[in-house]
Amino acid sequence: MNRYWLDGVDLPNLKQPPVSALVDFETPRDRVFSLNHMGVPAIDRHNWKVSIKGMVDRQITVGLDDLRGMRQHEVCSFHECAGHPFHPSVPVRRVANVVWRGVALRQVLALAGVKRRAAFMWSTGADGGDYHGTEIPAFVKDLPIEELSRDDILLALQLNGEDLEDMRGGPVRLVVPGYYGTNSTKWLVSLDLQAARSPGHFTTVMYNDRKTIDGHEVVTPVWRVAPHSLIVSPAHEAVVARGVQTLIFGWAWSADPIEVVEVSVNGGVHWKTAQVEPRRQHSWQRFSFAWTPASSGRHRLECRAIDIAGQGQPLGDARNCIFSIEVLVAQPT
Ligand SMILES: Nc1nc2c(c(=O)[nH]1)N[C@H]1C(S)=C(S)[C@@H](COP(=O)(O)O)O[C@H]1N2
Ligand SMILES: [Mo]
Repeated sequence: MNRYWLDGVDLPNLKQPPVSALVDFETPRDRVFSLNHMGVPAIDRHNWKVSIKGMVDRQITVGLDDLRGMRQHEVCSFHECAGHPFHPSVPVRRVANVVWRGVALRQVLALAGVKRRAAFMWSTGADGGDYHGTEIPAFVKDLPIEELSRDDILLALQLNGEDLEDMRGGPVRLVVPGYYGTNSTKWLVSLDLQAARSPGHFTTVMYNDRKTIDGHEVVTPVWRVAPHSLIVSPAHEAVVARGVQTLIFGWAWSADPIEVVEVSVNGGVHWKTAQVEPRRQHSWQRFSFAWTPASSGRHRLECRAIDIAGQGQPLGDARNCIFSIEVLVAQPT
């Protein structure tokens, strides 16, 4: 599609640029990764409707014109894929930072009136079909009711100032800033208020992290994004000059704001504090660290972020484990 997609991940249902292409605070649309589990469904943009049903006072449907006529909100947010649901602890570093525009979910739900016994909202997309041998009637995700009073969850119509393309989930998708991308249902056709979690494949079998703590299995839905960071520059395998100042920079993000980013230039032996910019709404945060390499040879650069609650990044075996690259320090020419 264009030269930014990484070799091997320019597939019909997965596009991803290399980390070194993520130089901008606002990721240009042609460098925003994209992922569909079951392909892009046939879309009738002109007659699109979203129904709001289940535990509501009034079941309603809203069309595109209704949504366009309502107050539009903009939310700047990072957008991160949780990774392949069969391999949840493999980091894929599929992330972008974009501006979504659309109608506040809260406002749409208020039109229907959510009943007090509703505990989850199921969101359904127009896509379905075969997913690795399982027949999926429709893509369904769910959110806990406590989140729904936020004013930054959107029924989004635009990304970076342009109407959502077919591949992006247009004409209307859910966007849940701070939650993994999988929760932001594309080609949104219904919102269903219910008392329990959705029984669908992508909310039960897939996208639940399981850990054993004191002999008990603890299941955490893949909802809130854990702290994560990556180095954009220098790129992996770049050559930098000895004795010359090099700016190491990258992005850090989490459901909560990031407070500290640390950088190591010797493979995690010593860590130094980087400068971190404040977050805007749910954006990622730029960090930078000025490094003057004193010795030649291969150097392993790493970064790790800590959020305001003190949560950091694990060393390995996690989707948000510490990012590391290698650069070659050479004699200046
Ligand atoms: N209807 C529907 N919504 C979906 C998906 C999907 O397969 N179908 N994939 C999810 C996943 S796993 C991610 S990471 C994001 C990707 O959004 P993007 O392609 O706009 O980057 O959409 C989410 N919403
Ligand atoms: Mo994803």
